[in-house]
Amino acid sequence: EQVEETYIMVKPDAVQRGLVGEIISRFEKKGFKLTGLKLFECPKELAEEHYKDLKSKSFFPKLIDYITSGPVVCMAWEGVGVVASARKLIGSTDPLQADPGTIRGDLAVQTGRNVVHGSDSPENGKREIALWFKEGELCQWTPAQAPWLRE
Ligand code: DAT
Ligand code: MG
Repeated sequence: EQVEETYIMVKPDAVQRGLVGEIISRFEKKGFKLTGLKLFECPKELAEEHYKDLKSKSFFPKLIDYITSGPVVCMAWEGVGVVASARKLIGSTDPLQADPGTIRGDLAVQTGRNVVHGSDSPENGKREIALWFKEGELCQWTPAQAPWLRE
């Protein structure tokens, strides 16, 4: 059982819509460990680096405009299986296809305003956390509830 890290980001639409607490609470209540958290205005170059695999897509310029259109909330979460589990909590890329009960399924209606990001692999989790957080911005700690979450 490998402890993984994932980068979760509340996108600008969700910050503007007052959904920050709602979105953070989904991961918090599930039982994952928060190791990094900040409100942040994303520079264009960072957005482009984060989404570099999508550079050739027609929607890339709009995606960069969207992500840099206002503050985002950057988070690092840790736990066994956190990468795939967070993707399930988030739901499908297109919120109209996302299952009810997921963040996108409950809170969004369009791919271009899909309220939250989550890393798609443990490797990308590490890459993205290193990209969005500086050294000293992450906390290593043991939540008091740890023995009540895993035997
Ligand atoms: P996800 O965010 O579910 O990992 P992705 O990595 O394929 O999805 O794409 C990153 C973001 O780019 C996605 O959250 C919203 C945007 N995007 C993806 N496909 C799109 C499309 N066909 N039209 C417009 N925006 C799109
Ligand atoms: Mg993705």
